[in-house]
Amino acid sequence: MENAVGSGSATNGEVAPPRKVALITGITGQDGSYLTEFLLNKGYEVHGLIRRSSNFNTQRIDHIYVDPHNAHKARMKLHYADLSDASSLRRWLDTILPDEVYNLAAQSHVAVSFEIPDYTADVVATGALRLLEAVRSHIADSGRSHIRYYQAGSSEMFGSTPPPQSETTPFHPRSPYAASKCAAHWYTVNYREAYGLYACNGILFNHESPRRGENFVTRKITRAVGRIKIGLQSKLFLGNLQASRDWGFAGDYVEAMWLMLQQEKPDDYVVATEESHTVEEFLEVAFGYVGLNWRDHVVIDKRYFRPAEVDNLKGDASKAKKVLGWKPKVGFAQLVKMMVDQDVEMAKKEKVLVDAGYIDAQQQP
Ligand code: NDP
Ligand code: GDR
Repeated sequence: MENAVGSGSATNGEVAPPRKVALITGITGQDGSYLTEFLLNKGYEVHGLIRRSSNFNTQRIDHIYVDPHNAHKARMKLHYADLSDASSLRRWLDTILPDEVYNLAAQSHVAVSFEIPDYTADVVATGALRLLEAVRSHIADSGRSHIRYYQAGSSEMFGSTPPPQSETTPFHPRSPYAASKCAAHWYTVNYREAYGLYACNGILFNHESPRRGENFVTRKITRAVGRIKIGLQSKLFLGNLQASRDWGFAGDYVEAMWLMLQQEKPDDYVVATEESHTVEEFLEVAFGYVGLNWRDHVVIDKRYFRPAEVDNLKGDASKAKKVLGWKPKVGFAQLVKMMVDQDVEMAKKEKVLVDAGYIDAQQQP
């Protein structure tokens, strides 16, 4: 478990280096949960900022949470903060004293960003600026200049620029979300150039997993496949099936985030599988895997079309491969199967509860 950065305790008479401390915003999200597991396995102490919610929002990390009342050795700790609240960001930096800061928090749904553009810009763009400024002023006041910062950038920034997209490809964002990510990208570059901050942009292409939010298209499809297979639903309503995405596995991508912060110099990197598939191809593989034909179930609903679409994303990750030594381990078909397998199991459990009258067979998200 505690191999890479030391546990902070003495072994065979030598003093081990102090444990590294990471601060993660967006720890309750898909990537936050995988990154936390990854860093805990490397021996880090992980602090996550969570926002207040009227419902519990920690499902993705409940399996690694240790109640601090019961275990003084808990290495993952959660604190209330929000990217819209600059004072909370600075306070936790001063309290936690992190070595690495991963800014993963975002209103991350592209279609929703057209509905709440103002809020999306505030969290995604200005939120990143607030955190960068908190890090800068924390360093200025404390002298802790070794802090390293990771910004979660997105292939959506390329928008309508044709593939393959690399670090030198111009951005042409097609949504309030993507434009906000572009601003966050340039804030990060600016803090690197202006203040010498060790700050990196990871330009990550779509990455999915069984923990993916249920209203992103991959998970929406695999949830429906599970529920249709088990008899809980018959139709799946979708929008544009012709969009192409470069889909990888989230568990692979968090390693690239960490690798970026372990280099001698900060830089920006594209992270992608370099393989692209349409939504229709995803449907073929997901339904086909359980012996169903997607054409018998999918209904096109205009509600799910976007005011402006991103048609074709396919990354060129040669820089990450060369400099970071990173490469994806999970391929497209394996990813789809992993997600369908989980969602069939989830649907079976749901069916037991529906049959017992505990819950209604809910509609899709
Ligand atoms: P998720 O939507 O799963 O998670 C987003 C996280 O941000 C959640 O923890 C959420 O909290 C938190 N959050 C939202 N708003 C705020 C706020 N105002 N203050 C503090 N926290 C907030 O995203 P992913 O894990 O998939 O993605 C992680 C990051 O990477 C995001 O920035 C995303 O835009 C970016 N990205 C993702 C890609 C992907 O394919 N997954 C590709 C490229 C970039 P809560 O749980 O309470 O909602
Ligand atoms: P994306 O992911 O917009 O690429 O952003 P999403 O899964 O939402 O859409 C992918 C493509 O599928 C089409 N689509 C639908 N999408 C959704 N959500 N629901 C539908 O019913 C549907 N039908 C068709 C979309 O039009 C689109 O073309 C994700 C997010 O994780 C971002 O935060 C991240 O930055 C990018 O990936 C890289």
